[in-house]
Amino acid sequence: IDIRKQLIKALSDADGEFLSGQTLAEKIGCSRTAIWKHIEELRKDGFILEAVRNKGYKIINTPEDLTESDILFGLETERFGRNIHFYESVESTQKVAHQLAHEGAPEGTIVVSEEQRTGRGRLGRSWSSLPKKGVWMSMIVRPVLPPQKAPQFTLITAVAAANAIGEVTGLHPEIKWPNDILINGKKVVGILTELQAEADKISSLVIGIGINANHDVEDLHESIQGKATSLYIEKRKKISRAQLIQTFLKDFEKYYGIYLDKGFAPIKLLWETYAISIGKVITARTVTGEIVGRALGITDEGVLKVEDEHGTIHEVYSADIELSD
Ligand code: BTX
Repeated sequence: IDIRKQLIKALSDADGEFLSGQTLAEKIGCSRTAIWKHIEELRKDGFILEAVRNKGYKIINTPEDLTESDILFGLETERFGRNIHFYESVESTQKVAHQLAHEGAPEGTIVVSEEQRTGRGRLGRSWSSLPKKGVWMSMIVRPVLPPQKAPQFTLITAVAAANAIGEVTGLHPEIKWPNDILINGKKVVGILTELQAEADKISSLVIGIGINANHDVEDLHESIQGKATSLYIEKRKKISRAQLIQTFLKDFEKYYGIYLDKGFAPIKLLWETYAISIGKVITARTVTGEIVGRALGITDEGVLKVEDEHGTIHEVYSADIELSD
């Protein structure tokens, strides 16, 4: 028998009532020691369980659920994530965040939703955002900078996300320029940086990040099966989305601070440690056409340099990249 599964079910079915170790043991047909051992295991895996003497156990939260207080409790940042707009379902957190930014929401404001009905990617593409499976979040950032700097924020975000995933799961994510994070060659994160600008300065950036966290293989939409993955699929362990968000926000705040102090160069170095496309032959599909060549690296501005077969070096500002070798 799968004690763990039955234990989770019994505790979840209890509807907020305490269940004693004895009751649980009888229900499942195992020893009280086994119950106790499995309770400890669940705690390690991010379940929050309350234990009261003579009453027993009650489940407070499973790692499958996410609430605003889960995000706040234990958050180590100063500004990012301090102002949270939390939803069960929205069309797109980007849309909500743009509205908030327009109304003057402060830097560090985040919008998180358990589900997005019309999550969006770049260039009018869609982003699949199943309920409770992932991190679907947008943040408002207000750097005092010219609009041309906006693309660098996609790279800062990618570094923070790759780092946070490594910290939380021990997995080794890789970044595909500009906005994909892959594990074992499959997309696990998408980043969308959108800009509200006045003439020559950014008034706000709305940075959207989607992280596939607890999807099982069958949860991935058929159109992305084979191309996409989740942290759970790769790690075979449920991920605490609250911990993932907290770690990401802490990392983002740190790298953003470094960027404001010292410019893009230190971020570029970090970015390169995660980059997979560099040195490889790629096809870059831009709005104006295709460039095939070797990816040389990124400039200090975050622009991709590609050398074609004639030795001409192209600077690519925005494209979809396909690796050919
Ligand atoms: P993108 O245009 O680079 O990638 C979109 C493409 O990725 C889709 O066309 C599809 O092939 C594939 N795809 C769609 N959904 C998924 C998924 N869940 N996992 C892996 N691959 C997928 C990437 O755009 C930017 C995505 C940003 C998503 C965040 S979520 C919070 C915020 N709100 C919102 O509406 N978008 C952002």
